This record gives sequence, C-alpha cells and structure tokens, in this order.
Amino acid sequence: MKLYTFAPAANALRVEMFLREKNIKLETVSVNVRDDELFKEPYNSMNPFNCIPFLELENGSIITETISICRYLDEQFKNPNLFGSTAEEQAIIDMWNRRIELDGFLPLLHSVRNKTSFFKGKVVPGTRTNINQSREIVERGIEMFKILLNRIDPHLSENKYLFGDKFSIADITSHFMFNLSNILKIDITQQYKNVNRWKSDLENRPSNPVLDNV
Ligand SMILES: N[C@@H](CCC(=O)N[C@@H](CS)C(=O)NCC(=O)O)C(=O)O
Repeated sequence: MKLYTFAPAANALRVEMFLREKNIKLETVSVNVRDDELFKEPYNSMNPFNCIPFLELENGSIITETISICRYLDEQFKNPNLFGSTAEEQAIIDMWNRRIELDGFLPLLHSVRNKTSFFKGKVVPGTRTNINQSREIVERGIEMFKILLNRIDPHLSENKYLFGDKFSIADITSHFMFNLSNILKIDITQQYKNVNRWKSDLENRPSNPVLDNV
C-alpha cells in the first residue's frame, strides 16, 4: 500500500495526523502539487481529479478523498478507531465530520483559495482555470465558519470533543479548519470560550503535524 501525498497541503496533513493518532506507518510518495506534477502521468491516470492525497492498494485499486482513505485505514488498523465502533457511534461521528467539513472546513478552504494570490488560476482544487478569485466567496466562507462556531460552542461546554470524551476523525477535520482560519487571521479569541478550549486541546495533541513546522 502506498500513500501519494505532499506534506504541506491541508488534506495531506489531515491524513498525516490520522496516521499518527493510529501509529500507522505507510510507504509514501511525495508528489509536488505546486509543480503541476499531478497533471502528468502516471498521476493523471491514477487520480483524474488531479489531487493528493490518494492511496494505492496492493491490488492496484486507488482510493482518493481524504475521508475515504482514512475510513479504509480505520477498518484495516482497528485500534484506536477514529470513526466509531457501533452503528450509532459511526453515524454520529460521521454527522459531526460532515457538519465540520461542509459548514467550516470547505467554506474556509474556498476563502483561502479565493483570497491568496498564490491560488490565482487554481481556485478549484486540482484545476488550472481562469475562474476569477471572488471577494464574496472569501466573506461567505468566514460567515459560514462563524455560524458553525455559534452552533458548536454550547455543545463543547459539555463535551471534551465533538463526540463526548472520544477523540475522532471529526476533531481532526476541525483542527485543519482552524489552521485555515489562522491563515485567514480570523480572530475568534474574544468569543466562543468552549471552542477556544477545544481548539487549543487539538493543537496540543502530539499527533499535530503542524507542531513540527513551528
Ligand atoms: N476532495 C479532496 C480534495 C483534495 C485536495 O483539495 N487536495 C489539494 C491539496 S490540499 C490538491 O491536491 N490540490 C492540487 C491542486 O489544486 O493543484 C479530498 O478531500 O481529499
């Protein structure tokens, strides 16, 4: 099994934190997304969506999508499980992961891609187009993130993590949502007391790959 990745990219780091939490060591191939390597062979055929990360299995199957990769590995390497064990746990963790990914992580990812000049011509991941960067999308992402924080702050007053005392994949997605909010310099320190406590718990986990870059 081989993981195709590129260390500094947000979704690559999500998988990296997941692997560290589970103490899984995988053979990795670094594909430099900044040099457009993903548009060349063999990578273009391996993932025609032209994004990392993706996982190549021994039988040649390719699994793309960060969450799908992590879900597969959670099943292959059981302990600790980060997607839940019972059907109910799995559904609730999936619910939290989707809330965070759809209402926070992705809106902020699009804010960053629409704001930073580095992403000009690359506003949609895995494309090279002339779609304009849009200030409205930057602002919309930040507003969506704040709506999400308003909704989850009360939940976190009674829960250490999104799923009670159990750290899960939903917390990993959240940590990288906060990395994006840091890139956008969104100040959340004056509000969301419980969110701030949880955010710093996530930052302080030994599996946090960002700590290596400090
Ligand atoms: N939906 C994919 C998105 C993956 C993605 O956005 N990867 C970015 C790096 S974080 C990428 O490979 N970008 C290449 C590019 O835009 O050229 C997932 O969840 O894994």
